[in-house]
Amino acid sequence: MFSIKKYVGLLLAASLLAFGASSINAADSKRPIIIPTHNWSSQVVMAYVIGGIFESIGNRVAYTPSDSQAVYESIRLGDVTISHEVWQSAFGASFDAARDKGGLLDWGDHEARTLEDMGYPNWVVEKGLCPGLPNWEALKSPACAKNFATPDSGGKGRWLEGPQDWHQDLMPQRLEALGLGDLWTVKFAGSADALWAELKAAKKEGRGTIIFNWTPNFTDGAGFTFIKFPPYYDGCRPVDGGDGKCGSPDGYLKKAVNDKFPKTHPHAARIFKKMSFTTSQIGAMAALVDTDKMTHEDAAKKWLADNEAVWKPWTN
Ligand code: TMO
Repeated sequence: MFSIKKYVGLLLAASLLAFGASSINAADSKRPIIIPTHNWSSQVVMAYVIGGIFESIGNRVAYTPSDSQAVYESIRLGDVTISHEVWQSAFGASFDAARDKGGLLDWGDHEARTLEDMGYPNWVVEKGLCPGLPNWEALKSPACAKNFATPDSGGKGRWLEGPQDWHQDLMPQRLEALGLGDLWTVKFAGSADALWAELKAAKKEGRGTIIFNWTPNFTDGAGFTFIKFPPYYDGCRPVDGGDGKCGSPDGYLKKAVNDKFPKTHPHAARIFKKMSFTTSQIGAMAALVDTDKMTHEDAAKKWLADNEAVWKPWTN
């Protein structure tokens, strides 16, 4: 005899099968993928590049200006979907903390390696303003330090650090730890643009300048040298319990995602997993804005148009 129970059971099994099959081929959700923007050029251009790639497969994206440390907690909680430039030196600790709490996945590294440290335009050494650079011990010379004084530096040589949200007190601590505090002081720039303006101003005035900078950047290959500090090792920084007598790491450039992203947007998540940019590609994204003075959006459009051979294969 036909049993209702059996019939319901069959129906359930059939719908489960159908659901299982459809979830394998599931289309990406129409809800927007939330991409953060921060305060340095390559990151913002790359945000629009990635957004453009997601849109090319029919997805929706939204951009949200975010604090570059707090963003990992936002991703963990699902308020932001991805991060495409996790720089080890500046953000490794915030990334690790969010990953360890759960909700944020390590989505792999770009091909590019990174360095974020203090340095100088090469003409500073060519002019003889600090013999012995790039070795940091050259900074122990009072004759060197005085060539880097500015009206706000109290007679000391000045290091112009980036905005304080990138490294907090890392550089003031390093300067003290290396015994340079009597000769040098750290000031914070309000923006990345203020660092590039300082390069121009110092050159015009013929005075020494030491600024925070990074690679990949538009300054790659443009005559900028990073100071060689004592090598980095895990735990050397005061925030990690160390004595602070170390430079920055030869770092990763990582990607991160909210752990639901591969389920809500499986195709976009697959693309983002494959995505990997090189040093020259990232330097070019920054140069379109900082050298060529394009808007971030226009720079991204140009980059996508010029580099289809790079990104189209990721979308398969
Ligand atoms: C995070 N940054 C590239 C500014 O060093």
